[in-house]
Amino acid sequence: MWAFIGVAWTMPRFVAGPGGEADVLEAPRVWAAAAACVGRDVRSHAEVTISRFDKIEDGFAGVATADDVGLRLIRLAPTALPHTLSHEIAHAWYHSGNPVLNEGRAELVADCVAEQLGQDYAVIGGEYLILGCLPDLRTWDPWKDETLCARAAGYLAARRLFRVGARLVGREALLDPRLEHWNAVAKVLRTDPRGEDLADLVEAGPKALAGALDDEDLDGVLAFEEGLAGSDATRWDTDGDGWWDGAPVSRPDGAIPLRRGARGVCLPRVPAGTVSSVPIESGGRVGGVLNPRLDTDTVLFDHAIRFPDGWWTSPGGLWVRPAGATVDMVANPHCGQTTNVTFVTSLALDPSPADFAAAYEAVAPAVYGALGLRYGPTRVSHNPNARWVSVHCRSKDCELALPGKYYGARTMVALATQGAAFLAMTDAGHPDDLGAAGALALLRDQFPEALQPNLLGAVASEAAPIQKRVAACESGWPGIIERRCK
Ligand SMILES: [Ca+2]
Ligand SMILES: [Ca+2]
Repeated sequence: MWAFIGVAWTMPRFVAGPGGEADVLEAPRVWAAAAACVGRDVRSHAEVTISRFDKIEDGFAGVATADDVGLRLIRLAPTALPHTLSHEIAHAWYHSGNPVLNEGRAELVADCVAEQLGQDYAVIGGEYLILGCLPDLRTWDPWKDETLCARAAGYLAARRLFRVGARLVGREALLDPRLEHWNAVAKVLRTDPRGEDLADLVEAGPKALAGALDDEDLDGVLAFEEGLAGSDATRWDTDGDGWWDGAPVSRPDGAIPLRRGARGVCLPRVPAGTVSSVPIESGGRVGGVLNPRLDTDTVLFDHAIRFPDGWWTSPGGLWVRPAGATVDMVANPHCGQTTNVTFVTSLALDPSPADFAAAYEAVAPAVYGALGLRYGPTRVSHNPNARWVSVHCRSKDCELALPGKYYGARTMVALATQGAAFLAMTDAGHPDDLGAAGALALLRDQFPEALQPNLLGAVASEAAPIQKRVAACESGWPGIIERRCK
């Protein structure tokens, strides 16, 4: 993003204090990356000592010490991650302004370093903290915070304030060394109408700012930005298409979003002839990690991939797809619907369950095909005790039920299409709410006739009690088909 070709960077000599031997080996490339991010060299002591102490000041992962000459000492906690080294090195540039400027800009530089050096340097986790005890950032001083809660909230808010500010007015504008006081930052923010609102929020006090900088749904989009975008600040995926709010707009063909949770997502298509391993390309953003690289332990059996456990408290989202799209791709045999589908009913239906099964079989191959999945055979049976027409898929927990009363052939086809979409999504490894949401997205995209408003209206009375249960399941499903909460 920045080009400073021909400029010679100078940097201090890094000297290991106790425990700092590995850090001094890393420090030069972190310094070089930070200098490129800031866009200028900076004066420091000729030697900067880096130590890892058993104990540094309570609650800090690292402490940088600078004087009139510049940075001279970095002390890290034994457990400090590379991100902390980046942050403390960034204090070579930012240590003489007020604390929110120092800390927020050190975080901006650390983000930039992580983009250059890779995710090992990114900040991960900790974003679930709430900002309830946020102090007034304009006068904030982490060394004077009376509680660890206030200090943690101050750091988190400083990071988020400068991140969102950088998205509005550009990172360079906020890294300008001439900014030393909050009023100067506010002036920069106020060059953008949205930045003006942000500056107003800071000046309205910590309560208003805490609300604006909240990311309750951990989609990486702050409440302030959700307001600008018109998305729901309490839903990771507002429109229910499976992609989180703030997901990259352009993404490669075949990319599928991972659910946040323990359940894996089955890759719908895999390279032909490979069953035991599939190279995965990934993208998105989690915490400070741009285009995260997945570890192999996130790949489960049957080519199902799950959101890495260690990243659950980091905002954002991930997509994956099989790498090497030039090779022959086939439907993932492990995701395919391989068992019978059974419709069960007790009531005298009009049309009959057999009619429904025929409608289902007519539409299901196309629905499964839209996801690159195989479709299996159907079996119809009657359960004398059931109130519903049920569809069972025994390979996975994809049971669903349909209301036992229909209103003509078109509605029946719509119901059959919806049932097939839900089962197909579930069979593809999209369980629970994402399965329902994905089915809805699939229907909107490719089978819009299944979602005609008049059809929805025709079964509205049937749908009402179902919608209640669906709401209880926190599902995005529109309400015609009941999904049982387990
Ligand atoms: Ca959010
Ligand atoms: Ca979405």
